[in-house]
Parts: sequence; C-alpha cells; structure tokens
Amino acid sequence: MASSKPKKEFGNMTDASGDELKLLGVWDSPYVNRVQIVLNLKGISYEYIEEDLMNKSDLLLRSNPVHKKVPVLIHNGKPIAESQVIVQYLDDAFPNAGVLLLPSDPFERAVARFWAVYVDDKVGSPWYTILFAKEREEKLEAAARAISAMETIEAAFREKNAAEGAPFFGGDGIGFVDVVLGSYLGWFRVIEKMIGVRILDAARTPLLAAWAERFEAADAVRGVLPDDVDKVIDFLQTFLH
Ligand SMILES: N[C@@H](CCC(=O)N[C@@H](CS)C(=O)NCC(=O)O)C(=O)O
Repeated sequence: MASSKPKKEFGNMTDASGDELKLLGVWDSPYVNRVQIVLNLKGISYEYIEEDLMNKSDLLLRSNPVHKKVPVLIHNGKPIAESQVIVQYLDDAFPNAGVLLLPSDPFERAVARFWAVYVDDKVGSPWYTILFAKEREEKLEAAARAISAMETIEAAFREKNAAEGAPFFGGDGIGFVDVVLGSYLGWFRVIEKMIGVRILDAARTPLLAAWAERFEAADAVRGVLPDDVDKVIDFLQTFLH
C-alpha cells in the first residue's frame, strides 16, 4: 500500500558519512511515525519502504523474525526492531546528528524511559483494544483507561512545567517522551470518530492539549502523522475482515 502522502525529503537516501538506512513501515502506524519524526529531527536521510501487513515482505520477515512487525530500521544491513529501541539506537549511532532525544543525565534518562514505557503500556495498549475489540463496551473501557493514563501524564507534565517552564517533555525541544506520546495524536482523532470518545480533551488535560498543538506544529512532525481520519478508518477495515 502506498504511503498516504509523500514523506518529507531530507536529502538523499544515504547520509554524508556513507550510512545506508532503510525504514520498513506502514503509513498510519504510530510506532513507525515516531521513528520518522526522529529521523526528521536529526536530519538523517533514509529510504522508506511501505509494507503490506496482510502480505509481509521477505525482508520484513527476515529482519524482525520474532515479532514480524513494523517498524524495522535497517542500518548498513543490520536490522533493529521495536520503535523505542530504534529511537534510542538512533541517539547512540548518530550522536552528532542534530538533536539527542534522551537527556544525558542518567537519572533524567531513566525518568524519560519510565514515561515512554508508561505511554505505550497505558495509552498504546488501550489504543489497540479500541481498534480491535469486538464489543463496544470493551472499547469504551479501554478508552477510559487511556483517559486516566492521560490524566496521570498531565500531572507529570504539570510538575515538570512548574519546575522548568519547558514547552516539551524533552525541555525546550522535542524529546523521547514527546515522540512516543505524540505519535498517537492522529489516532486520538480517529478514535473520537470511531467511538465518540475524546482521549485528549483540553477540559481534562489542558497542558497536554496545548503541548499537542506545539508538537504537531513542529517541522519534523508536520506531514508525518495521519491527518485524514476517514482514510485511516477505511484502511483499518482491511484488518478487521
Ligand atoms: N512494540 C512495537 C509495536 C509495533 C506494532 O505493533 N506494529 C504493528 C503496526 S502498528 C504491526 O506491525 N503489526 C503487524 C502484526 O501484528 O502482524 C513497537 O513499538 O515497534
């Protein structure tokens, strides 16, 4: 399936130091989108390969034989799977390319990793249930869990904001937690259309609502997250049959 829209070009497919990077993805996957955003933030060029998850390529099956999922980043022929692992790998492998996503202080790094895990566990898992559960009741319960997690994340952000006045979890710029949480933003609009529940609501979590606007306005983010709700819902149908 072709990408929904052309991805931003940040140069040739091979960067200045001769590294070759390929990203296996699916256009509407939050896990893939977060890797794309990080590659954009770092100004690293790469070849994007759209996968058909109903008919996975040999390259995907060979590159991620354990989970058989996207994203997979292939760096000079070596595959790396799991989006959070990939983002941290990009910091390690390209320390001089633009921004670093993780803070340098070990304690701050641990805090960022804690919240990134929390987001995928408490927001990402309910997201999956909302999409694929058969019963509406089950979807609504999952949405309530995601909303409660958003309130917890809002409280953590409020504390950070009070201490530092920072616009992002990463401080002045987008960091690890920002890309992990931010990659679900397009899907929150999809969920609202699907089940009529707003996961991110300015009335409940005003700081996160303002943060989301800042995040989506960033150059590295614009054009990456799926913005055509109906197109995402149509695409989703292919996995529900
Ligand atoms: N924990 C993984 C999740 C990746 C994931 O769930 N990818 C989905 C697309 S959104 C996938 O490839 N699904 C294919 C399958 O389950 O067969 C990550 O962070 O990379």
